[in-house]
Amino acid sequence: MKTYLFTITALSPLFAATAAGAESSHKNQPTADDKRPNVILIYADDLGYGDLSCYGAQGVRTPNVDRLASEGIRFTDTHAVAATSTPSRYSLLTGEYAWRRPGTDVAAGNAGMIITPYQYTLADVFQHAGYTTAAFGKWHLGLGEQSGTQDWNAPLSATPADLGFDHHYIMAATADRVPCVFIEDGRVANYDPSAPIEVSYRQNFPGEPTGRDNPELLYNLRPSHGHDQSIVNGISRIGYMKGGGQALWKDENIADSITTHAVDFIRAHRDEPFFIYFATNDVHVPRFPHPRFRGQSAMGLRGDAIVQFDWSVGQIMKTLDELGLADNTLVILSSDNGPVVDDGYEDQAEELLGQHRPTGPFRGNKYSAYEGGTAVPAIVRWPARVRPGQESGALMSQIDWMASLAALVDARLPKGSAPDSHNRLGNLLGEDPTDRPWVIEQSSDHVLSVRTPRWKYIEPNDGPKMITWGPKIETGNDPVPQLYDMEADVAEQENLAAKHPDTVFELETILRKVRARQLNP
Ligand code: NG6
Ligand code: CA
Repeated sequence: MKTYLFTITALSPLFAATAAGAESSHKNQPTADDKRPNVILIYADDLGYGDLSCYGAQGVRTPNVDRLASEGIRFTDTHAVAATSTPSRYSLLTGEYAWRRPGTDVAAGNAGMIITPYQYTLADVFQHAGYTTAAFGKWHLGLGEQSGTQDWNAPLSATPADLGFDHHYIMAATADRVPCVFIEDGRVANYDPSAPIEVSYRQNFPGEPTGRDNPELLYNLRPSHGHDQSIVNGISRIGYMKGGGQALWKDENIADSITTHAVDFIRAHRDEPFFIYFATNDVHVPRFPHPRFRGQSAMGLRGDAIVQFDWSVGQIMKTLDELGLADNTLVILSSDNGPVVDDGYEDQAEELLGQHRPTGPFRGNKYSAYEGGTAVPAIVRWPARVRPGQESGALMSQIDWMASLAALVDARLPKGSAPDSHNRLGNLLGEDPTDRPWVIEQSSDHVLSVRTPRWKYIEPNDGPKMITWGPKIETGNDPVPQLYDMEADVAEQENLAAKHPDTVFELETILRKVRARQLNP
């Protein structure tokens, strides 16, 4: 793992500054021979496998992401751990399958912090290795000690600062859930004392309008299902909130706010190694990009939100270039789950799709046990180490990124931490083309699937075949076991379980043993 230290010839600015004795507040100072890269994890929301032009998108162009891919590796068989946000993010940041831990499903905006401060996180890895660490954008992993008890007018009692992030500027949950304010280093950013904040997921506050009762106030977006509670910025949300005043976000400015904060952070920390978790709000609902992105795609608001995402990526890249940091910065770009078209607002995403296939060749969507639930784009660029122009079909899961990145910075994980994460750094850096022998996928109904390079097995279950709350999405549920040959039938059309009982048994066995913690890849 250490050999790469000798393969880098260019003296990075990071190294030069550190060698010159740059100040850092960290005890664990990088040493003079330290050429460890900065790491930026760009984590999109609901961005599908087919949503980027370098993955075949129609109707939208993503030149910045395409450049990132052409200067590094474009992966074609990478999986988020789950088909929704909270469990995927939990798994990514802890290296533990979310399905092992209750309370990791899609979180309300007033959920208590889901990762406990005593768990060792991806941010802890970097912090203890001497990096300065930060989280920007969508959090969706709870804040404060206990659900529903937060006082949003005071410092919060449990925040990403307790999980290894030196700095955070985040949305508590998602843009479609209250509270609609940013949290910066444990308190509401731009707090407005004249408008104290109250939040409830049980009942409305007397006299406050809702999307259900006051549709005439929805001047920006109307819901197609759900999302009919408190109104902020002319858009109704999930949950009730009161107050906020100046601190309330405007949806059209969210990408700008998050990106600006990340860019400022990079500038301020250019002379020390940093780790950034850059979790965009794009392209989650409500999709309401800034006016300058409107009409930039042929697909209306959803396509324009992809353009806005691409812009954010470009801003980060431009900053790295300007500061001379691009060469020794490892950028990883991916998504938290598969795509969804109508996810609860009348944004015409469905009507304007045209030839565009958000899931690429895959069946199902966000929420599904089919591949469309967890198959995501993944791109890695690190000019100092990773050869440009690569494509990798290695079977990968985001569950392994914690152990892999720990290996990158030579960190030892405390016993018991990241129990499901395995070091596959070679995959990430394009030096090891071998597949993970199997990957576990979690649907929103907690149905688990096993992928091997060739096969896909979905365990039987008696849940509904379609999502019940509105969108036309297949869950992948079936009372009989499903087996698909991913080499011959990437769209999971023909269930071969009856034809290949031995393979079904083999994959069921993998699942049973992983559940019982008796099997490692
Ligand atoms: C669903 C929401 C959907 C989205 C999802 C979570 C409704 C009708 N649908 O319950 O809009 O917020 O939860 O998405 O409320 S995720 O990407 O954060 O997991
Ligand atoms: Ca998501």
